[in-house]
Amino acid sequence: MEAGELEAEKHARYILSVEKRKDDLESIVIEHLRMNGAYWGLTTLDLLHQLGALDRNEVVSWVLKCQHESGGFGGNVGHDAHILYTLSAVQVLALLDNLDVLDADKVSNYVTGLQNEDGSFSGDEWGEIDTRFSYCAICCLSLLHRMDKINVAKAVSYVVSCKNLDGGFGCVPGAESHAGQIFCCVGALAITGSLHHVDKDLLGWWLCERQVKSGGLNGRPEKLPDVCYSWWVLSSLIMIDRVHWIDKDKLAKFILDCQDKEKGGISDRPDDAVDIFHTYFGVAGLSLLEYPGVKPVDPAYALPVETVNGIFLEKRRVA
Ligand code: GRG
Ligand code: ZN
Repeated sequence: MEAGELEAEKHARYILSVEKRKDDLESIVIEHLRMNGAYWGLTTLDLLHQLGALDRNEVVSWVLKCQHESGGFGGNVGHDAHILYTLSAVQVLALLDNLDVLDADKVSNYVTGLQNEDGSFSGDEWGEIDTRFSYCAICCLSLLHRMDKINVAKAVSYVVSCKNLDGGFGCVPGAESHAGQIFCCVGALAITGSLHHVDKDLLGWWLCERQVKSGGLNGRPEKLPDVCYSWWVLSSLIMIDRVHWIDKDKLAKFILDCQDKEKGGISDRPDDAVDIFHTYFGVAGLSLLEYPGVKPVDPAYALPVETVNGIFLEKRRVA
């Protein structure tokens, strides 16, 4: 693997420029999910050693303005609370080493209130159920040291009930396996110490079959490769200890081929337009591949390893 091919500084400049632009198409499209964008953008900057370029206090006070009376967070100031944005808010504050500004009980009460009788989680008060929300709840409560507030056994058994005969997982019981949902389910099981429910060889086989000729990964059989699966698939393979089953060099080359080498940013596949999400997935994918110059990322928490260590080692010191 050739070092120095990643245009780290250009990608950092691209992310900062998206943060500042308010009126172009990409900013308008991501307005309603700005909290997710902030998580993706800031995590990428940190993995590239470029977080210093940002005004941390400004970000922290904006995040707090997005919190509701319920304890949950919206995608932007004045938007409705949702578990997706609540996890992103907690992740952003974790990244900025500012989790202390939160009332952890208040946030975790919101999350706990979304658990249903069968152990599943709704995304918000309207009730849609998806294993994405199980992951968000479990990751969020773990980062806040409040896992004891939910019924973990039921949460795990719901995730396990979404396991399919091919070894993968879907969004609800009986739904088709999809790499994105597999990340959520394997991540939820990893965080709760329940990976023994996964058939690692069977799932590892399904996941490594996602690599296509170009070296890229797809999310389901017969689909096109896409840089985002460098995150969803690779993180899952690492959590089940089967990452050596894919060709890592070919995947790194596929990701590097998706860079806009002039303006910065990474796209879903070569020659497409870049966006902030695929820039995160590309950089985080390279991090999982141990690409030189990129900080290691934790495959379950989707945060830099040093951030995760800070949270859990600190807690152990206090306890
Ligand atoms: C903290 C990383 C992190 C995530 C939070 C929101 C979430 C939890 C997880 C989302 C998981 C998921 C379902 C990802 C898949 C997204 C995606 C690319 C969907 C597209 O699916 P299709 O079927 O596209 O439209 P394909 O690639 O199959 O053609
Ligand atoms: Zn994608």
